[in-house]
Amino acid sequence: MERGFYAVVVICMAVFMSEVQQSGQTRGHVTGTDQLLSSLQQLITKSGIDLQKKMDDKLKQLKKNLQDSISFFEDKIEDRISQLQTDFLDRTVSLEEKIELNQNNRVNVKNQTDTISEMLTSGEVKVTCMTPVCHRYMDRPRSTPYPPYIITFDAFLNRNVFCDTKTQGGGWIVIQRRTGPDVDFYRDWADYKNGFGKAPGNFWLGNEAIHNLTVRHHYRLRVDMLVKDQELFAEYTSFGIEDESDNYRLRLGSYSGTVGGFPGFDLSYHNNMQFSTRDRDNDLDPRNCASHLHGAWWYQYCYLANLNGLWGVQTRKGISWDTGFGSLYPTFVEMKIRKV
Ligand SMILES: [Ca+2]
Repeated sequence: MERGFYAVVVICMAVFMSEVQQSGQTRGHVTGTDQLLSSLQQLITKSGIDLQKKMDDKLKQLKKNLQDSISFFEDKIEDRISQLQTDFLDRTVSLEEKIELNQNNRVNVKNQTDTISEMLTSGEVKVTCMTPVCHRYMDRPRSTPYPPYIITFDAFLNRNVFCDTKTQGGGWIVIQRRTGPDVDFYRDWADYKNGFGKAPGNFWLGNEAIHNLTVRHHYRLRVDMLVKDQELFAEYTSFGIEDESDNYRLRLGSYSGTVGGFPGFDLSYHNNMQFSTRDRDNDLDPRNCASHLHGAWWYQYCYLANLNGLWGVQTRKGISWDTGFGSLYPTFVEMKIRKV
């Protein structure tokens, strides 16, 4: 339409120019020219109005389309926000329920643990057949091997124990460990009864705990030692100690091992002896062997083994093991027991 309008304008302009060129030729032509200009002006005015109207219509349509689109997306966004709020509320409620359930479970487990602990402590319930926890850590083929030592809670003893998982098949409960001078082993009866020191450092598990273990299951004993960088061991087919009323008397089976020496010159010498400390002389010697040898042991007259002796001293008071051919002075000792 605009193209047609411009064509008419061009034609009119051509006619107008032609009329102007011929002006002056005759005065009669002046009137015709005025009429033509008037027609042209009317035509231009009308076409301008039509064009304005069309542009207005187009703009209105565009505005309407834009508003429709905005309304459409506003609705979509509101729907999505509403859905997200609903989902969020649902998930929050679900999470709160799970948290509450978890808290209730924790409270229940704690209550039950406290109850069991109180019953064990008060003696109301005695666990008589519980397998020691270290017994689980035997050196069986596993995708992830156990570390050589594990510190874990033993429910029967109600305390942590130090398990040796590697030595000759593992499953050992370490009852004594000497690795350095930082723990004093020259202690009294109560300390040896209840235990002292802490794994993985130097410690004595405690005569009461050792008795409680060995009175319920059959155990064997192994003593690992390091003497001048040489690893030695002594093993006994059975091991146990009596209760406190019998001063934790030692019961020991047959020896085997690599310590060597004169037959009978090992821990066997202490078999059936009572335990002595510096404040409890239960040995057979006229002297107080524990004071004399700066230790605590199942002394007789007085010793062939003194593994709770003084650290770092190569005398009778030191950590020592007499083979009958001389004394060994270990720089590392571990006494450990395993359920048979
Ligand atoms: Ca004595």
